[in-house]
Amino acid sequence: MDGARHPHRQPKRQLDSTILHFVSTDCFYASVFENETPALRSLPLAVQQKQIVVTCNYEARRRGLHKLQLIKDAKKTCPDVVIVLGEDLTRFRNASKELFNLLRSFSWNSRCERLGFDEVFMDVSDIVEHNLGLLNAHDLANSYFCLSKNDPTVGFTFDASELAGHTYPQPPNKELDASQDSLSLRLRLASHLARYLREQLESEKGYTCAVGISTNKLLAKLVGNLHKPNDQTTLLPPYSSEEDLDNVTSFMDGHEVGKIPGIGFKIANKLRAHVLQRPAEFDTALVYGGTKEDLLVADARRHPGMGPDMLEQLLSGPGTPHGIGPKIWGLLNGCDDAEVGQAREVPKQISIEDSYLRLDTLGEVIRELRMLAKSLLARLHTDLLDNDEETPAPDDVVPGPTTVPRRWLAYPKTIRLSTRPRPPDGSRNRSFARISRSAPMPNFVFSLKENKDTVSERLVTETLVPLFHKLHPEKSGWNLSLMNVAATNMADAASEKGGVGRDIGKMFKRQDDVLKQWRVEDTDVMEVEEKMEEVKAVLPAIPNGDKGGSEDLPTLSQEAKHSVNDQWESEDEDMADGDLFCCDQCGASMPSFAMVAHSRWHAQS
Ligand code: DGT
Ligand code: MG
Repeated sequence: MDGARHPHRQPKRQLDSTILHFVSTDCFYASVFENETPALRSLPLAVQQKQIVVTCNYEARRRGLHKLQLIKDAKKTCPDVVIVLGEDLTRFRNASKELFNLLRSFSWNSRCERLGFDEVFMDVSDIVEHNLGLLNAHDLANSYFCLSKNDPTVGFTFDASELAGHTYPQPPNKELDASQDSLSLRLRLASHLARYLREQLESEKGYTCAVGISTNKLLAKLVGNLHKPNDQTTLLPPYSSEEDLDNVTSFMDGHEVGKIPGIGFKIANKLRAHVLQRPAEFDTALVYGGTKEDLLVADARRHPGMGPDMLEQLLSGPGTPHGIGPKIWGLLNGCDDAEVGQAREVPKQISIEDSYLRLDTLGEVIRELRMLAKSLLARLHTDLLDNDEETPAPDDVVPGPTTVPRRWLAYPKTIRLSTRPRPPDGSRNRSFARISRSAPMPNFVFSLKENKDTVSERLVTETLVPLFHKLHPEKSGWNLSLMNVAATNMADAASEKGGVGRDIGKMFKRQDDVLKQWRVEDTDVMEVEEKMEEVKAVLPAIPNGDKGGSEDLPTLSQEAKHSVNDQWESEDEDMADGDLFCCDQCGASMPSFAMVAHSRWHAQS
């Protein structure tokens, strides 16, 4: 290797794991509606949130529609488009859970992680390793893939002499395809597992998706994008070489730096400015805030002096994590040591919010709090109650036609109210500062005997209104653009002392005692959260009319949500600070993908 040209060798690539990434269910929101109403499949279908097409089906895409288009433009392009309202995320959340649960049911190590609503990573190293041991090298064509650790008869037959689906590079190099080294065989096995799981998702749930197969999350996610929709791609070995002739390097080299998960908007811009020696020119006409000044990974990687140290110098600063240089250098080289997270039974927090054009009287606030409380309670019931109604009654319960009471899988110990006040000057500039107050979650919230409406009314009068007065002690003079009610500080019922989650009867007897222990101090601190906002926060706020609060909308799954601080976050978690883009006209900051809609808003107003 030429030391001057390549001052830094490739970082060592970890090749022990086999990762599947179920990239982005195809047209996810639209597919949910199509599954509910199959007649929609053959029609051009668009899903509307606020004034935007958040997604559309492939029939609509064939007719020229695309994601994140204004509704009025979509109607112009395709007058017979069928538009369905997607503001209420409940159906998407439920579908997402069903898909995830199906995939998780195939996992042996529970390393199965959701990203957003429609992406799932699975670390299938153990299943693949087990099946590698079962292969008969002399008769690969008649192989059997075992899906159960305990029952060797559960599985499917397959031809292990061939790889399933597409490959990178394509067309497959026959010699490589026939190779029998461990990595090639593991990836080939994983490709058959991926095909089987895709078939299961389609036959059991009616959803198609694209899958990427490789050795880490970064590569699996990126390679799965190559053949969409309804297909799969495996990144073929070799994965390392002295002269950068391996497939990982050539695959990564062809990407624009901003498209690499983990390289956020700001970092991509710094790289572009450094390598191209001039600031990037933005073209806001491009969706996702694209730039004309594309910088390929290859050019960044080969730039004189480029390496972990120079990246550390270039990128480190206040707010960046330590070791950012080696981290980004790793990503440019296709290295990512992030593990696939363990599947969680329950979300870390549940929050409901809504945005307002004008909210400035106590009467309106109470009306909105009622709707938010109702939605929050419904979500707590859906997400935190065991839905296994069939659970047999414990012995000490009188037998009879009674149904077994549902049980809480987890208890949020804290309730938090956040608001986003408008600047007092009444300007249209949007402030992204939220203020919040927390209090202990009252015990009555967990009562299953009381009527839900009574519980939510109590929550409003006894908890939320007092919290609101603490946040806004003045009787009037405020004007809010957003309110958010969150159940946080989740305590897992099953892991509580005494294993309350295991024994329903005992748990209910103990419920009050258990809950008593969870008195938390009101932190009584005014937190200012500068959270990354999602699209709806930067779109023209629309009066909400008489509807329940909408929940936090997920961000784009592909681009905007990956920055160094915000890697592989799942949608149930707090949105981490992301890379924000600043509007020249009004100074509002927002994720890059929202810029197009935002500038249209300026143009219209
Ligand atoms: P695909 O993967 O290209 O076939 O299409 P989708 O619709 O699955 O798009 P994807 O995977 O980027 O996002 C999954 C869902 O998330 C999508 O159906 C609608 C929603 N979504 C995507 N981008 C945005 C956004 O910018 N704002 C909002 N509110 N929702 C979004
Ligand atoms: Mg998708």
